[in-house]
Amino acid sequence: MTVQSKITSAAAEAAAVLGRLGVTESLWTGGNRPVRSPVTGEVMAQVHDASVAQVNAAIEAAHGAFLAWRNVPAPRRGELVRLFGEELRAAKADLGALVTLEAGKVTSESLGEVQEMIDICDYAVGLSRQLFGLTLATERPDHRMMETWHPLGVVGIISAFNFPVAVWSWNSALAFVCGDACVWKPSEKTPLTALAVQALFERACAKFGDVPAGLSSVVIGGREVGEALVDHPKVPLVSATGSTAMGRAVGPRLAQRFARALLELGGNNAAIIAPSADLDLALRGVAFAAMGTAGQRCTTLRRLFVHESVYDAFLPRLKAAYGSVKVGDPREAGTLVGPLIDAQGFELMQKALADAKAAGGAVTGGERVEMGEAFYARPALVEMASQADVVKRETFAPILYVMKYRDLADAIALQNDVPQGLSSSIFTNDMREAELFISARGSDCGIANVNIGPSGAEIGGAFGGEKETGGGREAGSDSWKAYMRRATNTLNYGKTLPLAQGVTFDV
Ligand code: UN1
Repeated sequence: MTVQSKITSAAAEAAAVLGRLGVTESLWTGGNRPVRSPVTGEVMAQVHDASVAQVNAAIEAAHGAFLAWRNVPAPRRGELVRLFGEELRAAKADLGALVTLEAGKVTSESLGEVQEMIDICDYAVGLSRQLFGLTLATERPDHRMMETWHPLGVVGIISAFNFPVAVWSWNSALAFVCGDACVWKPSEKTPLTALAVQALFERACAKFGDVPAGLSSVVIGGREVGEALVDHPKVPLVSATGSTAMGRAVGPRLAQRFARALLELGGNNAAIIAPSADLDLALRGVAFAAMGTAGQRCTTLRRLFVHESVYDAFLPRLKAAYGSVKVGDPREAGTLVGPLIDAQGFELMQKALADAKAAGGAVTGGERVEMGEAFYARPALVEMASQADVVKRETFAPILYVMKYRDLADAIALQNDVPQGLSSSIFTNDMREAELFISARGSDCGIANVNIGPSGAEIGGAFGGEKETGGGREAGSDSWKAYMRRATNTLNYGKTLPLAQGVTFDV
């Protein structure tokens, strides 16, 4: 197949998929903003940016929807999310194909992303019957003290191109069962998948029956649209996924008006290969975590610390895997590494590789693979003598920096010696090493794994990280609490009014 015929097929495929998913054609044609497929570099659609007035109107509508939705019993709210999960199941192949066309993920990963949405819907349905508070011991006789969790309001969701649909669902599936409404600003690079998800959500709403209008909406645009969402007084929570630079802009603005921020920012994730590691397993774990999604996950493995005793056994095998991995059209069977999102992504990769070379790194791979106007690159392995500055910054591309270590304490110190704190892992069969790594003086990340890589978390756990990663937690465990407000209630069923702390006040 020539590059030219592939280029034609991407737009045609997108149009067909959007049609099947029920996205109104006027939403993706005739607009000001071109949407390029990273697969071919071709423009697939022209979407319409929302004006600030339209963002404000969407927020007002969402607030109105919230006022009604909060009165719907939580398990009934869960029914809407259950229906939405059914729509996702039915549309999995099409939505996955659109994720591939718009974000460039290989088919298996795109389907995995939709599966992650289905999983969080299932989780949220169960959660809709478990939004529980505590009953607490009170020091006063004939009193009862308890906490109640109430719906919070409108949740603003800002998502990134690399998980164009799953990240929204981690937030929205929980927010909807918690009684909130959502306004979603997808990445400017991936608005089509957002429009498709909104169309599927509307199908679920039609089946549900009486969903208040405006419960979920999509606002497309750049910085201005994001700022309108972040600054609006009727948005008590903004969940934002993206770069640390974006988080630095969003966080203080939210703090200024005492709104909540749930930030999922950069990661610079490491793995340690210890002397006792199962090297076959480590090789597979490292390969997926470092090269999967073309290195464009926030959980991508970017730094590898290999013990000196296994370095010479491990590195040649890793290099062979880097040399043989199939880079190319993500729609083709057998491709493991698809394109970078755009020219800028490729340039940042090349800049990092040049910086690494200047710092003494030995680079294998990293070259551009010519595919018309799209940006494909061979994943790069960089052997570094030390953790230079370039290694400490997150470059959103398939670059793995490899360093040798002697003492585990040093490796842990190096793994923690970066500004980011998302995910981490150790490959070891030594129980003491494994436990040390996940202990208080081990990894300082929000995610610390043993004998699996740092990426590919499932939704049951809380997802997020420390330091410049932003501190937010999404998805499982008790992450739902971020989407609700807690009230502490003290009830007096006696006939006297004993005051706390023994205070007397007799009038
Ligand atoms: C992201 O890259 O923004 O753990 C999220 C993972 C996925 C989520 C990544 N479940 O790699």
